Amino acid sequence: MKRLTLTLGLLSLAAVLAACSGAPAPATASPPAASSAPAGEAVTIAAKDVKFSQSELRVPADKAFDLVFDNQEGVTHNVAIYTDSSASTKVSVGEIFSGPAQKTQSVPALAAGTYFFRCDVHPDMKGAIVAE
Ligand SMILES: [Cu+2]
Repeated sequence: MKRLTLTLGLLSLAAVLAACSGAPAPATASPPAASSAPAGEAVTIAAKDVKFSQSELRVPADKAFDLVFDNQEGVTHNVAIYTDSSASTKVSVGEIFSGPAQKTQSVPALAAGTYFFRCDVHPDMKGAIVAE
């Protein structure tokens, strides 16, 4: 009787071990594919009717990117990025130009956080850039 109990005990232990080893491995943090992507990811924003096409841009944190500004009208605009809405600390200020034309500005890597952008010619044209 004692021997049978021992055998059953071992069998159940073996079953538990088998179940464990058969379980999917815990999700290990594999690097996201994006981290191996080449730099130079582009974000596009347009201007028309003295408005930007978006009031929020999302960009990858800690990675330089190209900002393509598509000025669709014959009015001068630019895209100027500042650390916050006081517009006192510049991050990347694009050239002011009249459209229709497109220009690309290289924006340095941004630490995760929320930044402010506007058109320096028309400060009411503004929005947020979220680096995440
Ligand atoms: Cu403008």
